[in-house]
Amino acid sequence: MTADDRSAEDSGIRLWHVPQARSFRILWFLHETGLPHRVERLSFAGKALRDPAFLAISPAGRVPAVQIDGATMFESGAILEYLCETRAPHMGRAPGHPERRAWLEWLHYAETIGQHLAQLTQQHIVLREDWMRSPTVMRLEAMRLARALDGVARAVGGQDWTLASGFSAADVALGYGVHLARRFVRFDDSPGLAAYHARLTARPGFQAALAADGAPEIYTRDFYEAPDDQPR
Ligand SMILES: N[C@@H](CCC(=O)N[C@@H](CS)C(=O)NCC(=O)O)C(=O)O
Repeated sequence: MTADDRSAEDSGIRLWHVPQARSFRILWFLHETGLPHRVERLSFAGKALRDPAFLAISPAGRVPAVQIDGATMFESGAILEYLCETRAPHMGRAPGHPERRAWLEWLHYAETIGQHLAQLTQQHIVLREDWMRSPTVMRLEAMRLARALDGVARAVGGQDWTLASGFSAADVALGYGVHLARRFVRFDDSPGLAAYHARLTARPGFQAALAADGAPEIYTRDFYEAPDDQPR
């Protein structure tokens, strides 16, 4: 039992997590804010996410899920909002804040990026046989991901973070996707995005979460290239 685990018994935050999955957003947030927590490690390899006990916590059998304040929650965006409201107001932008709307937009834009990452993960990794995959879908999704990332690069612009007022949970939500996107999209033509990524990953909270993530079990290659569409 670690020091974090011990203090988690008081704070009550328990995170169900699979290495490299969207639950990394919550893991990063918890390290970023220093909130005590306990991590329940799951794997996509077995049937743990389809166990009725876990489905009672997360209806689609997805991570993240958390136990907090005597109840359970699913959906990373909802969990981040709740954590900001109840424990880390500096990471949120409360109602009435001039950047409230922008904060909500970028916090949830993370799932616009997430849907392309999920498609690319399915095409390159989950579908194991070549005949199951579509090079057209792989290229289309990589292109759509690149366009969605352009939107992030424009929002950051000359700032350090998405919002002018500073780092927030929106950067954590987006940052997970930006970090993962480098496995499918090259950042060579987007120095602003590359610099944003470098700032995100240099944060001690990100580094601590990376160290706590667990052995990679989804992404093993640095880059997943879309194959040629020509008949072989
Ligand atoms: N919108 C949800 C998506 C959660 C999600 O799809 N998580 C993936 C991992 S990145 C998962 O648990 N997949 C397991 C499955 O599809 O069976 C969130 O942001 O929490």
